[in-house]
Amino acid sequence: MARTVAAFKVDYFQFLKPDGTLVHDQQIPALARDLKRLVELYKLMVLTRTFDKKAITLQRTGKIGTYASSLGHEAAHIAVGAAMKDEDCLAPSYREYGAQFYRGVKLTDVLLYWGGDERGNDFEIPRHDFAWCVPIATQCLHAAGAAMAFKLRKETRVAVAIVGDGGSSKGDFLEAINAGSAWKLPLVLVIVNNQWAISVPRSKQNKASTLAQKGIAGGLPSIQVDGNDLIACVWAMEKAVNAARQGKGAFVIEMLTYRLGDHTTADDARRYRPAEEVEQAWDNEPIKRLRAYLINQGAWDDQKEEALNVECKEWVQQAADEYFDIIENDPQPVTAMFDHMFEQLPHDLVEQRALAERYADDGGHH
Ligand SMILES: Cc1ncc(C[n+]2csc(CCOP(=O)(O)OP(=O)(O)O)c2C)c(N)n1
Repeated sequence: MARTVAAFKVDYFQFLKPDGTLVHDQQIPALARDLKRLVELYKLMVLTRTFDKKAITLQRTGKIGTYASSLGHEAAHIAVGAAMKDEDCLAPSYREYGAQFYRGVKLTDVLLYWGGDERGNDFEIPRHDFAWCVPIATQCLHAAGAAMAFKLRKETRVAVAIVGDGGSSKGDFLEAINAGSAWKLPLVLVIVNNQWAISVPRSKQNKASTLAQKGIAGGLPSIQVDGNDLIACVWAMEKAVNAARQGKGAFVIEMLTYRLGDHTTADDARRYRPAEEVEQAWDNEPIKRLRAYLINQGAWDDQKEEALNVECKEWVQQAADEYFDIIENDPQPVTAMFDHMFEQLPHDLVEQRALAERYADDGGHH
């Protein structure tokens, strides 16, 4: 008879149910009683969603080039930001604005980036976070590299990468797990599993029953949480970040959520996704859920909601106005696309840069 040499399980955590009530069969994290903090996090979730709506409008009216919506991911993203310290390092992909806003990235920066202006990548705060990363999953290795540096320098800092369900199929993600495991790095890998990688559903991505178990295969503690439950997401992130900071090594968290919008403004998800699936996903969305909990706890009401909506619209409009002002009155030169990658430009790019400059100088005629 065969001897079992390895067995594993993946624990799933949910504390706040879709109807906004707490589960009964789990010890509830202290955050559930910290209504002041929950209200602050709720406000950021609403701001992020208000920003998202505006950004799509700006794209539709030709004011920015394209845009990747974060609709439905607010709990997962904001939890990542909320659990990190300023000195930690975030390596996002391209839609995790909630995490970035929490860490100090300006709304205007996001608009500049999607407007094709390189200055959007150059955050004043947080200076040591990575910019957006569109090549899928490569940010996992950037984070592993940062974590390696923190370890070598004996700094108590943690690097966090966020990757999608599709990205978790990439070698880069698996290599980051391996590096985190072999070198016991202060690294947290967060899979935001929103069920779709553009038009590829989770069921076609991979036959494993969870994506978290990829971390276990690599020797890392790995859990799955309800990614629409802010309390579960913050709790899991704090657990992982604290362990990494204490020298216990890397951690993988799979947050289960749903991409309620199109992949980007260049996509039309109605062509490949049944409307009923999206409709059902709205029942689980994170903002409604937290609002219901806060109202039940007497920490929120309609009046506060109305005031918050007005405030968020004003902040977002201010950011849009600032963006318009920059692109109209201080546009970047065409050569800017060469100026943010290398300390010293390789010679072939020096030539291309000169060509671009000449092209712009003669009005684009040659
Ligand atoms: C290396 C690489 N291959 C392919 C693409 C094209 N691409 C852009 S987004 C995307 C799907 C990513 O899905 P997922 O990782 O689940 O993240 P989500 O967009 O759903 O947040 C792909 C294949 C890319 N950007 N980079």
